[in-house]
Amino acid sequence: QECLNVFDMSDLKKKLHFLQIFIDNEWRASSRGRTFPTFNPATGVRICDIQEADKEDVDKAVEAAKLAQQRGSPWRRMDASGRGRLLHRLADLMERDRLLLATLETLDTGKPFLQSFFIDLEGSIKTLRYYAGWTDKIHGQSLPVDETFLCLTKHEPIGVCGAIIPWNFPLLMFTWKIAPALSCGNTVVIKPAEQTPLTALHVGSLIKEADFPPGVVNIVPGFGSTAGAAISSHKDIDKVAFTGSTEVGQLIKEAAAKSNLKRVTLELGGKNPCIVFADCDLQMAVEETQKGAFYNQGQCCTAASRVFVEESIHDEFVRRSVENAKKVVIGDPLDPRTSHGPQIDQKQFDKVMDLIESGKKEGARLEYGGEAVAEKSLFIKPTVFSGVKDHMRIAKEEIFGPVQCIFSFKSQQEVVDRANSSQYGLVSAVFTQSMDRALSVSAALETGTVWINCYNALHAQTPFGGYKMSGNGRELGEYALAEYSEVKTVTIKLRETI
Ligand code: TXE
Repeated sequence: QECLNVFDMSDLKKKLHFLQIFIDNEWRASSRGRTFPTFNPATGVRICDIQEADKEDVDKAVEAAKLAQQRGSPWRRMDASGRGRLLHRLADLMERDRLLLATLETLDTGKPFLQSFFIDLEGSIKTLRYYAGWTDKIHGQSLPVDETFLCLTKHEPIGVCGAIIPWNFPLLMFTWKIAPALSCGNTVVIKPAEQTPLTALHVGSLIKEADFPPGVVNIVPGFGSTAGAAISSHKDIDKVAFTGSTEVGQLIKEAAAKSNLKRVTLELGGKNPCIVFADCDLQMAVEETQKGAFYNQGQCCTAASRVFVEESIHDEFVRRSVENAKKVVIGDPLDPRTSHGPQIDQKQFDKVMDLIESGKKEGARLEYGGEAVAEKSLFIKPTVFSGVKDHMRIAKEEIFGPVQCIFSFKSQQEVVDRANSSQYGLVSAVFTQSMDRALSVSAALETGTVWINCYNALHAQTPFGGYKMSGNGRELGEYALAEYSEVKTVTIKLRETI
């Protein structure tokens, strides 16, 4: 019932207080006096207008972030455990506002409410708590060097960290970026995607309420070619973390190189192979691979977009996949029964429909779906193609929509080669009852993550990132701390030895 009250739009409008640029723990208007609208993709209705950050606003945010991390500042002088307490407090406040945040996330993205509530919010809160625990456990080493020296390493913050995030998991990507950065003692300037600024801005208010010193986190809602480009080319930003398309990842790395060689971590696209062997638990493999393909309307860098099925079980796998796809409940994302919402916007909708058409034209067999739910809506029916061949566009390009592509294979060697023949290398999955086979195939797969008999099993404790053009660096886990710290070597000449 409480959910339903929050869902009442008139009530919700009253809760939308945070629509400005967040710098130095203050809400600011756009320097250029501009705003941009954010829409509910399920209805096309404009939710509200947001103050638009541009280069001047990014400059102000960077100035605040730079001051906040200077030697002697409250943030730099704070005990490491104090940073942990602040991160826990932020997690507490997100738990308090969980219902509102999940509702805002669903309104802004169109993702089903229960997924926002149980997956995005859960993952965000756990990420904050995980890195809260690390703050006072980040330490260097003492090293045995030749001759009479004492040699130590210290892990220090990098400085001002820029972050540019996408619209598919707005809150989760926000916490994946800020939590390890703050845990290591950095300050942050973060740009949410233009399609989905609402939850990031609400969390801005919680950052202030939690009592983070001013300037530690600054939020600049705006567009990629303006605010985003200002971050990646800024001379006073020491590191940039990006999640988004491979094309923009390349631009960001170039801008970073040309400006000040800032450190860069990138989490980009994927064309993720699942290998389903004949000895697997068939029903489980059908359900997991399809969950992987359709989750978040297929708008996941981890989408299970190439499902290779051993020839002997192929037909049965396809039959069951179609049956399973029929169970997807398309509807109002705010209705807790809904499991499938709209694509984020017209541009993404058109891209997905174009790829579906290309699949039909290039001769893949359309088993289910393959069309929009209704005219003038952004909902696309879950789609299953079989008979997909490696040369087709749907086999090579990131679709980012609810499209499952099923291929057939004959031998282990063949399927591993085909799985690896992609510019991407983000995640993969293997379904088999044989652990020997699972482990040898996982060793041969060129991806940053391999899931065995499961899919989308992401945890704050485990590193996530890609091989090849899926990105650079790792997020989450202890590994992410290395992406947010500099290592300082301190060498002391000892005058006396015993
Ligand atoms: O991504 P963009 P788009 C893939 C997916 C999707 C395609 C295009 O295949 O269909 O990318 O989506 C900011 N300098 N992924 O156009 O443009 C932008 O404002 C600096 C995969 O939405 O990469 C937003 O904040 N920043 C992906 C962010 O980059 C720039 C998630 C992502 O937008 C910029 C999203 C610039 N020149 C899309 N141009 C994943 N890995 O999960 C844009 N941005």
